[in-house]
Amino acid sequence: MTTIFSKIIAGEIPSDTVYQDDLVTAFRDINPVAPTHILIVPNKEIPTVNDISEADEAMVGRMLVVAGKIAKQEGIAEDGYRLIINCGRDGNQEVFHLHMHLLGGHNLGPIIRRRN
Ligand code: DGP
Repeated sequence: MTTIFSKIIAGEIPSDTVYQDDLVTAFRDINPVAPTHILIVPNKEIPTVNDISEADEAMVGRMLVVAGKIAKQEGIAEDGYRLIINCGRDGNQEVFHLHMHLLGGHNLGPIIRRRN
């Protein structure tokens, strides 16, 4: 269950951390796909959205509050940005420690490519 993200949160391996509090940590993605690409991660080890419970509501709310704060810090709040949480195999989740991608800094295009 423990992933590389727990080591980043604990400061055991280096990362470009932009925010940390008692519930969440945010750091720059190692493989950015946009000028701003930050991961907002609960400090608690929760593998996927499927594993979130009512007891985690404060943490889930904090993830969104922090996303807005970081967007302002990064100077992308006004132009806009995208928040993504991948879940499981079909969601293409690679790291099984819940995280929200904050993407922005240029126009991101449509979120889903239409196949017709
Ligand atoms: P996802 O597909 O939603 O599970 O995205 C996982 C993201 O995590 C992916 O964009 C790359 C990022 N990532 C993986 N390993 C590391 C790491 O060691 N450090 C950092 N900063 N990001 C990582």
